[in-house]
Amino acid sequence: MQRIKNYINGEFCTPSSDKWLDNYNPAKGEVYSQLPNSQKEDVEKAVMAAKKAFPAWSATSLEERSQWMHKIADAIENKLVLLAEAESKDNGKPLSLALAVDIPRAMSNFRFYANALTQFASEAHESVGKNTINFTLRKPLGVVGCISPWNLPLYLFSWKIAPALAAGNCVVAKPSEVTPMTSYLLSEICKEIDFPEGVLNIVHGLGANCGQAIVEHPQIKAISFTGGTKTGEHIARTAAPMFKKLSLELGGKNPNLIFADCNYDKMLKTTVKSSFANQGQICLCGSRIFVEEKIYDQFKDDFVKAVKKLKVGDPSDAKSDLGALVSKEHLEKVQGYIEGAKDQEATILCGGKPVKVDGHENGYYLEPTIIEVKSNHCKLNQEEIFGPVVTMMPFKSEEQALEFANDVRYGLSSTIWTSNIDRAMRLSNSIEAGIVWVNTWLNRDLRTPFGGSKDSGVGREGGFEALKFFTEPKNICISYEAY
Ligand code: TXE
Repeated sequence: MQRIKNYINGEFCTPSSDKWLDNYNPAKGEVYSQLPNSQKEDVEKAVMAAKKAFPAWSATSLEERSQWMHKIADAIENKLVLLAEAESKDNGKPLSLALAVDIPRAMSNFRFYANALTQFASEAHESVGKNTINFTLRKPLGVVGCISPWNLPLYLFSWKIAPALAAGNCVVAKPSEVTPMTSYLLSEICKEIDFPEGVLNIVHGLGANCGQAIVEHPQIKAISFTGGTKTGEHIARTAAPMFKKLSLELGGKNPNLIFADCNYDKMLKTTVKSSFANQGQICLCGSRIFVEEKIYDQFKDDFVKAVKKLKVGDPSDAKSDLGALVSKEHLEKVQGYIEGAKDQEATILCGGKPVKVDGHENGYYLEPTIIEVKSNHCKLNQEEIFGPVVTMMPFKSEEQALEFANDVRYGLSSTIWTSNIDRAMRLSNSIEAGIVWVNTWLNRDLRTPFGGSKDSGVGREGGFEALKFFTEPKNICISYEAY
């Protein structure tokens, strides 16, 4: 059986404890590889390698650093099929999705920051009358930690690593223990292109020891984390006494507000996607659907009909719209929410049951599920389920739609469907969320800030925001003698 290795100081290494974890293919429910169960000692080795590499890496010219980033992007592009197959096997997502979104996006993350780093300028402020000039340099932080989740493995891993490296930092990164394969393949890419040793170190293992060791390490100056809100809270508490910089992208319970005056066909098609893409395991999925009363019944009929047509199946089959959920534990967690629907006076409109896929009988498949709820205060509407489950209920007025949207602890993203530009602007301004989409969903421009408010986290990724996060501003003030 294949054993994935850590990548430290440009070398592949086994974990110091020689302990290994099983890695599952969720589509089949079987172990197909193993990964290191890394401990503090392995993280220590990675941090030391990164620290040693930092002076040279941070001193590379922008052109040279940019070329390295392009080389990684080129290699990802050349290995599109290999990486997409690995992602689909590791995560259970449809291969078609990994081919069209996950891997191309990982490539563009490197490509984008290869270019962005050459445009990231210092600021200068002349204080007229005082004869001083201030300029603000952006210095890399040193060694930074990147911890990523399992839902979009290489996509989110590269979303952190690319800006961290572009800004001149050396990185100790840990992918999710549930989906380590594509980050391992990325370390193979680094080896193949002779990427400078120690600049990127990838350590595999569990959150509680390997991840924790990264967060606790005093030499790691910043942590960029994407994952659950509970883990984010724990990381914030651990890192606070060391005054580490934190970027935390946590959960979401995103409202999808549908008004009667919207472009109905476009809305319906997009809502099916925004509810169930990647088996609903995207923090940006619109998991709470609120529909204006006068079109509620029509929407309910049409939405249920459209969702019943979705095919759950083998992720490698191009006809599958949904693949498997990421793990048995996660499937059980999601099923727990569905079972709880009865106690919340909620009605399952479609789905709700596990699916047996021919030849993959032990895989973790679940029907796309729509639940009609009576109140926005029920557990189904307040907790992040993170699976192929959406809730829906009607609203009477714009005010009520806004109240429903904001009455939740999360504030990641939101979607508004309306042709009324005034309403779109009013709601966009008032919705408590880091991202608002109007008449579209998951339309991302890499230059824009990405992240949430409330319990969805702190900080922003993307564009120059990420380069700002991974650098320390240093202001220099010069006084000069005037004529
Ligand atoms: O995430 P965790 P889990 C949500 C979703 C899901 C829930 C739990 O609701 O059901 O979170 O998922 C590492 N110190 N999201 O348990 O544990 C861990 O090893 C340092 C939303 O899988 O937060 C992994 O690499 N690191 C989300 C990463 O944190 C630690 C995407 C995420 O794992 C750690 C995924 C620790 N103490 C889940 N404990 C989104 N925002 O997109 C764990 N980790």
